[in-house]
Amino acid sequence: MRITALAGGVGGARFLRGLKAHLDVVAPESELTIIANTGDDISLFGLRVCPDIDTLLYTLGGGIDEAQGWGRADESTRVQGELAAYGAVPQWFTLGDLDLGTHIVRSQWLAQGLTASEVTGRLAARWGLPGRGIRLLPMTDVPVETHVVLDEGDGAGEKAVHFQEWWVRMRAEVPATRFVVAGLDRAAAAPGVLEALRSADVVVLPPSNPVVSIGIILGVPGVRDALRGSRAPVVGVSPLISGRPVRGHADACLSAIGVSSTASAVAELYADFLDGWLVDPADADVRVRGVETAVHPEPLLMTDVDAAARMAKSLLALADRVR
Ligand code: GDP
Ligand code: FO1
Ligand code: CA
Repeated sequence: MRITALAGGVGGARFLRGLKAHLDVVAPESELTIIANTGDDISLFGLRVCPDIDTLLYTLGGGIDEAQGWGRADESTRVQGELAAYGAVPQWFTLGDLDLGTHIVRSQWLAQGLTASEVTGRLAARWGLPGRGIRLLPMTDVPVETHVVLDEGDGAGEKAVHFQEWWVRMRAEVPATRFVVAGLDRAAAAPGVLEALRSADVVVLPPSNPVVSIGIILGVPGVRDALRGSRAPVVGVSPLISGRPVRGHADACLSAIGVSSTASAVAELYADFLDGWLVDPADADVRVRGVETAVHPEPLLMTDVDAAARMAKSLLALADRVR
């Protein structure tokens, strides 16, 4: 079975780790292709940082800080301490020492002329992904960055900041009016991305942020059309339960684009290509025209790998039903 997933960072990675655990038991020969959001990427201190790709690498490769959901386990911040001593900024973004190894080698390979896809392939090899039937692709090889247009309410006009500054430094507390990804409408999908969508047996949308993770990938030319034209069922997991994100600030992102924070409103965003939608028991009343909904028999929470694997099992059963 060929499964293709679109994914952001923490929610996507935790779900796909569970999906992989489930597949290892029921369909060990299956191939999982992950199309990762790169809109969160940022250059800091001359280094290219790709948070969603790194979260996927570390989670699927066994190096993630479990409690935090991003960054490396057993991490330290000695280098950042030195940067602070020099007065180097920004200091609001944590750069762990082990994590810096990834940023340094990625930046070196990019400077040598490798594409983002090639670099991601090398990083994935180190984390053992190809050997386990997992292919990790950036959504595009073109460097794109999500920016957030702010409404600071001071009458000073529009101001935009990098997504990470809004998310991490401002904790998404300053209202956003829109998200802008310069160049995305001209950025070609990375090699293999559209083919992976067209040739999949199932396309899955993990519980990733619908606006700044999945929404950004859907903005890559050709991706949305490939999903609309897909012969495979497209099924997704709600990232919202009872009108609230499980973690992060998806509610602030949805409100910026004028969409309410409910499991049904998120499914509506995907309604032109979505076949099935998995929701929490608390959202059992969700109805979306043209989309088959299924209620997971327990809370839709990835409390551990087994819980995520059970969510994946429910999702694949739903895919079979709508096929
Ligand atoms: P990010 O890039 O690190 O923000 O991660 P993603 O975009 O992949 O996923 C973020 C989304 O995952 C958030 O909107 C959360 O509500 C959702 N999420 C995280 N953990 C869970 C969970 O256990 N269950 C469900 N249903 N959603 C979750
Ligand atoms: N999230 C934070 O809240 N604070 C940080 O300092 C931070 C650093 C960081 C470094 C590397 C990395 O891969 C992820 C990091 N994250 C941090 C997570 C990241 O900002 C966001 O969760 C996602 O980009 C939002 O989708
Ligand atoms: Ca992200």
